[in-house]
Amino acid sequence: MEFILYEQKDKIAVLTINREKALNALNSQVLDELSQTIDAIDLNTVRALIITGAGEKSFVAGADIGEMSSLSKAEGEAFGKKGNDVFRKIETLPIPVIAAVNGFALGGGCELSMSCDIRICAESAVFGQPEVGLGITPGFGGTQRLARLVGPGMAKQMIYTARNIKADEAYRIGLVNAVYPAEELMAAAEKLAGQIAAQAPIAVRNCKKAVNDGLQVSIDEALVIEEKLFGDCFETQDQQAGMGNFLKKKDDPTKVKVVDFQNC
Ligand code: DAK
Repeated sequence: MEFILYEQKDKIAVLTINREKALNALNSQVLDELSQTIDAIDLNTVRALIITGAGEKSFVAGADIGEMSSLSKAEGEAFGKKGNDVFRKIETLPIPVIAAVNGFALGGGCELSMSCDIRICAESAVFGQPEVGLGITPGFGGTQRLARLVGPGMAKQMIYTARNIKADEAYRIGLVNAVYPAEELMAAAEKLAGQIAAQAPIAVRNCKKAVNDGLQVSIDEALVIEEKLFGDCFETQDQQAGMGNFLKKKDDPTKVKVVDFQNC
């Protein structure tokens, strides 16, 4: 891989978009390598994934404008599909994905962060959908995911004006969950990933699926989805271990409190 770094640390993995000279802009090769890296994640051992950008300046400064500038209509559609497919792959990855946004998250970079389950960012982060200033619409799900995350009014204002926002505003409108000094961002991301990785993994996966799938349908249908995924947990050993541990603790508070969930 030329543009993707991937490191697994116990139950957590960190994927870094590594094209620092171009502020980690997404060209076709980056998108292909991103897709291949996601496909190769060992879902039996990795319980949470962190995505970040190389360097101190940028998460991802968007799709590669140089590559896009000469695309024909058909090539533009193919490029859009490549991006959409990999972002959807991230969104539907069974394990939770945290975007650690360490700088510019513009256009496709903002869209990449929004395909993750959770966004946290550095104080230096800048978010925006500048596409209309380039004569295009957001093409990697920006119109859809931004509106779902921050509401249609705020999303439309950001998209129509192409205005970038800083970390504090991104936090205020709910685009990110937390803001950290830059040097603390990765430690915070790993701590959060560790908290997730310590829970029962099949239950966590089912929660992700319940939230994602439930948001696509009516509340009645969504509750049926939740019931099914809730029921599925009762076929797992982790459910027995988790509840057994609680009951044991009630009997004897000195009994072990941390459950080593086995992902089965
Ligand atoms: N693409 C290619 N190269 C980029 C880039 C980008 N998006 N952003 C930065 N770079 C490169 C610069 O060209 C420069 O390269 P060299 O000149 O050194 O070779 C290097 O990164 C450093 O950038 P700057 O010199 O510009 O650095 P500054 O600190 O002065 O400015 C900046 C940083 C982030 C404010 C600025 O670089 C900037 O405005 N970049 C562009 C941001 C942007 O507009 N991003 C949105 C791109 S549009 C679609 C699907 C998806 C999309 C479109 C269509 N279909 C469905 C077909 C997505 C579109 C987008 O993401």
